[in-house]
Amino acid sequence: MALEIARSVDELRRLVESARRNGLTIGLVPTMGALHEGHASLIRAARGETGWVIVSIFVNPTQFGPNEDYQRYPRTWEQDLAVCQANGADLVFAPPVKEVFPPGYSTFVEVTKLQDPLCGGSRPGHFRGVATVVLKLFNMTTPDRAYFGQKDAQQARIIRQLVRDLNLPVTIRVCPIVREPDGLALSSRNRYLSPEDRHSATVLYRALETARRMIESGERNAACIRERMLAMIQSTPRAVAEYVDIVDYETMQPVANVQSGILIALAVKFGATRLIDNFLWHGESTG
Ligand code: PAJ
Repeated sequence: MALEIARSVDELRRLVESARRNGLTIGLVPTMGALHEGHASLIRAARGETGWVIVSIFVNPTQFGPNEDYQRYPRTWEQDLAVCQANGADLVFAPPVKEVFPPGYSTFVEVTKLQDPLCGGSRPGHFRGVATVVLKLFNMTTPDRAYFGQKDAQQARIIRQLVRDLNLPVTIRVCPIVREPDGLALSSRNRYLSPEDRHSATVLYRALETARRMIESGERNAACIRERMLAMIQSTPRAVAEYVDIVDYETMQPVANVQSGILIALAVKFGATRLIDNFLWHGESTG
């Protein structure tokens, strides 16, 4: 089937209605474009579980801070369409900004508490923008299932809470982090890195692997693990740690001792480029 493209909510709704009339379940993969293998893995997951797959491509201005990279965020439309096509999407929904946030727009949704720590600390208002646009995308596309990446662990946690709190009739799927062979998590922002910084950027994964090994060999003191990770970052050229945190994945609050269900998450800057990564510790049984 040919890939369809909708630019307006009206067009989108017509196409969604016709898919529903054909008895198809609807899968949604929300993205900001600049698609890579991480996004592709979500599209394939949706393809495998739902009858009609929508990929939204929308660089959401409300989730960028005033000094962030909204203007220079990569926009790679032709390549994005090829990724959608190759991975079995049925529809690309790519609205202009004024279709989603027309002049006079004034409603926002906030997932309190969960939005404040980690990335919320350095990006105030970021998760308010994310939660608002995701809720709008859900209302526009009415998906049965929506697909997110564990790469953005706090975002995934916040979306689950949004769905629970507002009784949204959608099942959230969270898919594993897709990495480069050297461990760097795929990100649309990796293309900003100079060759030297690209080399140094493996420190995020190396620090997480060090944490994993420490935990596996019995270390339970979160402060010790954190210090070791920070030291690795400090000794890497041009790497500046924004945060390294060990939190309860349910509450997003720091823990003193490692227990099952904790998230180890970090954000590291290389010049203006900010990278994030994380791992979820489920406890001894799953390793
Ligand atoms: P974006 O950064 O384009 O990411 C879209 C989805 O792809 C997110 O759910 C993200 O977690 C997932 N993803 C990104 N890199 C990944 C990787 N290496 N492995 C697995 N999944 C990965 O996240 C956003 O856009 C926006 O905040 C959005 C949810 C679209 C709202 O604007």
